[in-house]
Amino acid sequence: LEVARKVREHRKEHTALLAAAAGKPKPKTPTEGNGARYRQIYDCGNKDTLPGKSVWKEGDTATHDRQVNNCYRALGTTYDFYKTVFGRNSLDDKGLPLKGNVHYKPDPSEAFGYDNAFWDGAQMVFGDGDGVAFDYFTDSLDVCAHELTHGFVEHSSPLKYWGQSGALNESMADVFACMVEHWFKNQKTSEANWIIGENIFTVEFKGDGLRKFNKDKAFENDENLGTDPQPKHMRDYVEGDADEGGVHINSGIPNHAFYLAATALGGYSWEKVGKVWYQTMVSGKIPRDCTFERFAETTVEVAGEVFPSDKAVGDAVKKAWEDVGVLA
Ligand code: ASN
Ligand code: ZN
Repeated sequence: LEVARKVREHRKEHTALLAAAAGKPKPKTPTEGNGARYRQIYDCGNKDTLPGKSVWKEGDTATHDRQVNNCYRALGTTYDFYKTVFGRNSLDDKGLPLKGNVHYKPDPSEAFGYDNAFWDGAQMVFGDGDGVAFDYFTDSLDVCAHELTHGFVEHSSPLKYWGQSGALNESMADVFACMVEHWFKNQKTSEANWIIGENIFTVEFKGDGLRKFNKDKAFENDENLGTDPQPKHMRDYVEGDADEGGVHINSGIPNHAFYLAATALGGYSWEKVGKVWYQTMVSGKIPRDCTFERFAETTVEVAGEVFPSDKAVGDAVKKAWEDVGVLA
């Protein structure tokens, strides 16, 4: 035993010497708060306490829990998207650590898993789904990116979560989530997937996804379940108090405008229209209670500033807002 210990120690020394000789820096363990990408995943164990138990932090190796692993990787892909495409260092542009909770259950006595995911102002939270219609929420990259983008909205232009400004908040979450997926899969607008949560349903549930950017009707037929019935034009705007004044419903209008502008220009969604949307959100010109019209006017203005010699961008953006009835 004593010999074995000595050999082990010697080996350690030997490895360190070899590394030093090869000029390799000793691997650094990433630490929270150093301003670089930092993720931490918590397991709520089907309870309602947040955060749950820490199970994977940046630099650790993968776990055997698919939800933990998916969440960690989706947070990483979303971080990389914002960093690579817009040069933004996390949600606050200051390296905010990304925290995700999985296996969350608001009512632990409930028989079925939780059918939602959300951003609570400081961290992401994901349910397991009921297992009958909804599957695990972390299976979907765009659902993860949607929740993270609520954090980006909060740190750029914190749109009040009610009525039109709330629908814009929801739309930003969907638009950037869609772009994360396009970027990750390197898809051009013509071949891209324009559905949020297309893989969130169980095998036997007949649904295309949670929200569609590109269809005029939400319900193609009676078999297509689970899709939010979103309008694509101001004439179908839904008034009322439900869903914070229809934040997940009327977001279909700005979502469709983004889709129309992005597909009209072609190429990659994040390169032109995506850049305009991003710059609009960080411009300081978007008030908390922003209306669709004010947001639309700002995107047209910003398009001219970001692409001064490419007039087609501003034109496509303006036409898209006209086509959904927001601008006249
Ligand atoms: N999944 C929803 C969202 O992020 C949760 C909610 O409405 N609070 O919009
Ligand atoms: Zn949302």
